[in-house]
Amino acid sequence: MQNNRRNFLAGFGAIAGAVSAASVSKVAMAALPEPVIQTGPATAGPLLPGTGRPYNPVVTLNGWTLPWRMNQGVKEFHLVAEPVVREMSPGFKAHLWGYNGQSPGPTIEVVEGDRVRIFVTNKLPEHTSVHWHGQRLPNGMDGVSGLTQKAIPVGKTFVYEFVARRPGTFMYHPHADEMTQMAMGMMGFWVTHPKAKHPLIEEVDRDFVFLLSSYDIDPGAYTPKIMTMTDFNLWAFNSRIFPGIDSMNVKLGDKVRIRFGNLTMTNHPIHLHGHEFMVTGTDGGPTPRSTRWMEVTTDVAVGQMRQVEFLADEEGDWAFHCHKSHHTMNAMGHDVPTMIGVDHRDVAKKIAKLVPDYMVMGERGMADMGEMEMPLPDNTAPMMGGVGPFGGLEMGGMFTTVKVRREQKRGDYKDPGWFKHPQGTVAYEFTGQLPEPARASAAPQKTPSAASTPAAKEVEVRVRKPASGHSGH
Ligand SMILES: [Cu+2]
Repeated sequence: MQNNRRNFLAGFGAIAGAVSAASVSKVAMAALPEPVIQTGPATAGPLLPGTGRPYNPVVTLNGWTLPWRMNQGVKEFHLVAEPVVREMSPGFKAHLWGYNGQSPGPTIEVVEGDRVRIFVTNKLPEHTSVHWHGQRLPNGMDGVSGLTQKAIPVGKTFVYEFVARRPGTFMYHPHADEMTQMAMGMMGFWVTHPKAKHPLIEEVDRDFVFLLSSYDIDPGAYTPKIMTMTDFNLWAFNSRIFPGIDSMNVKLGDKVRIRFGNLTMTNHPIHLHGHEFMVTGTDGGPTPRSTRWMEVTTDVAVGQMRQVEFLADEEGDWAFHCHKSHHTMNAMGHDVPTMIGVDHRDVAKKIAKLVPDYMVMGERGMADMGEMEMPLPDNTAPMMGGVGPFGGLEMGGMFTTVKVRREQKRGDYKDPGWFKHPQGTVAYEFTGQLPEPARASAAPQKTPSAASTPAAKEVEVRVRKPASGHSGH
């Protein structure tokens, strides 16, 4: 976390520096805007609008907002599609494709009614295009290569121009060789802020955005396998995996909005602890009030976006994660047999003679994996990484926290560290005497039971109790 804090500040400075660099170049003013490149995965602070209509900027989780220049009333952006190195978590780098130095690309923020011009330079090894998911625009600006435009050839720059007609939560991604380019990480977030007070859009104190993406990178490898359809092994918020995902830090009493879009190949039930939220918008726009109700989990299907809102009125470090338990794990094989309750001590001894690093996995569940000091290949993340104030979190992948603090300053996004629980508010050990539980199945059965049939006997397994950790009963 200390590391994240340093990255956060470094990222903020980088953005500020980049903005001024872009605004002084006369050469760039004459032609197209100088591309602004971000090299780190830090969460950048909100980019306050220097020109154009005012708005309350968003904060991109482990990402940043693309600066623009105003050219005779048109907001001009420059996206560069290119191979990037994305640090997915500390010590684990992936070779992805993205925009302007990172995957996902920078968030684009504009205001309803803005005329927007986006230069897209293709530095990929193959052609591409950009589709502006959810936008109302002229058909020829929709970015579907072959259908509405020629694909952008390698080395060329194309221009997209349209008016951001409706406020809301959108994204962008290629519509050329999508399978490869999205599996490689090409995507970005887009927010169109309302130009005036909108009856269905609340003003909030904090507005976080990120994209859900998934990758299949073998432990020790750097490049995703693009042919994978469902068996991905890395589940990411903005191409980061826990413990590489920054926390969302808010002040007690803040109204908080979190927006997310799903560009993976499966749905994700996104779950917040300790609070209830309301789905206030989709990529189709703000939801009518009559359709809103409180939830603690909302499912995001493939190609969908959701924005949720809640009042952060409970102090603490609240988990925020995908509720599919396999999506809060990092690189692992799926062809591992379930070993719970199986005594394989003898087998393990024999294997250890052949393979010195062999470890017995999962005979008491998989929790040991979080703390296991297993030799890992050079470039991968532990399967269940992440250590909290009480030990291993046994989580990876699509997991982070919302940190609600009384002392957090307005507009301060710094990580406040772990929550200091008031005395007597943490679950504790019962040290009294435990009564023997009464078992319901104690009565003898009269009819022959299924367990005594010959077929059932054949599949009976030998089960032994865990060897340690449950003494004193
Ligand atoms: Cu999921």
